[in-house]
Amino acid sequence: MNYFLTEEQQMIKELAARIADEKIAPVAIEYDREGKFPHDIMKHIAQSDLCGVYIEEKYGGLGGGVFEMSLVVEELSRACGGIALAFAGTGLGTFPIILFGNEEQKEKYLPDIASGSKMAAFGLTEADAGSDAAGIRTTAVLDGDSYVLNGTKQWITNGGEADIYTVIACTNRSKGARGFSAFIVEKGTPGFSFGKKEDKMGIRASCTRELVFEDCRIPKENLLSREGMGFIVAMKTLDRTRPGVAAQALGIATGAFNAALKYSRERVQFGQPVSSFQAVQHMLADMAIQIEAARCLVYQTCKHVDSGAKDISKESAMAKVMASDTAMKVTIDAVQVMGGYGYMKEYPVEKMMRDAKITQIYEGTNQIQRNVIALELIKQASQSK
Ligand code: COS
Repeated sequence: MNYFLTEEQQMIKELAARIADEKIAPVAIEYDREGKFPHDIMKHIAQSDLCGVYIEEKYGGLGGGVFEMSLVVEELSRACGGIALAFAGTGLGTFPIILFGNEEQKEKYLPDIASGSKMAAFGLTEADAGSDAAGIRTTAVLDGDSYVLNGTKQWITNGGEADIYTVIACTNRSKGARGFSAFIVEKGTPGFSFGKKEDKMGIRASCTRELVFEDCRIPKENLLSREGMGFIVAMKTLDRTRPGVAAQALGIATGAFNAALKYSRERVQFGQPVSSFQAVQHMLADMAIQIEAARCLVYQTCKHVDSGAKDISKESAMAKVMASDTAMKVTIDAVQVMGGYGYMKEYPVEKMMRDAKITQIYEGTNQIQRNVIALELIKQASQSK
């Protein structure tokens, strides 16, 4: 399918594809087994000038948007969804600054992220605040020229590895979702430490840790936007990064499909390649249909988001649901096509199946996405009456 990418988008996709094929695919199984964080791969991504694809040129980026970010994520995820997450998680941590940072904050933080010399992370989730994002307990209290943060963020992608953290905390509990604020916290700030590295089912090359704030004092200039805007910062960020999760899912599904197709042509049973059996052919056809349908929705959603359209929550949620459910289905079927070999750890698809699962869970479970979609549909219907 021709998606009519611009010359620059095509170049970005090809550069990311080259890194995926040459640098990531050969080490993906090892990094998964050892839970090794991909610092070296991030260096290749930086050298290819891809770290800043979604950052404005005046801050050292390539001036693209969610689409360019997603193209990179998709290609990297084709080889390893976990390794790709070092890049995608940085995008998640950076979007609050892109969307809500003032000029000084953008000048201070974005160039280092664009060059790849620093990584970012996003701190919203807590032990008792997952789907219910408004349930966060971490507090930020203004004291003179500083905010003092206390609390613990859980399951933070790039936790401990990132240098720059965008963190949502409560500044006025009585105001509910309107009582949250967003802050930039730098690694190394006294009172800011990390929990142990989590042992995960999939995306094992990615690093997931708690962020612990104990009387952590940050300059009041690190407030993003203004007090009370934290929930909106989080929601508007997720509206722009959920297509990135969709792209990750799309990449994982594509990687699994490619492996299954290749295997089916090589594996001989009953005297012929298993690809000659209609039972396998239909599975391959269904996988390809689902992937292409997901790609159409993901790419179009990215374009819609980048167009500056106001209402993007429903579309972002749809792309995430569609692509992540596709990734789960396709990776399960890829294991099935490859049979016993698919189940073995020396072949890539069992890992892809484990990696796919998280895309139905993080940045809002697919059940929460369906809530977002349904509420928006009902709102639109009542407005058009
Ligand atoms: N853009 C802008 N504003 C938004 C918004 C969006 N996408 N979503 C909600 N808001 C606003 C609402 O308009 C509302 O504003 P008012 O107070 O002015 O009315 C406010 O934010 C609160 O919204 P709402 O009442 O819908 O909040 P809920 O507590 O019911 O939560 C969901 C809404 C479930 C959608 C939210 O909690 C969510 O996205 N949960 C999943 C969180 C998540 O993705 N976690 C993963 C962590 S990051 S890896």
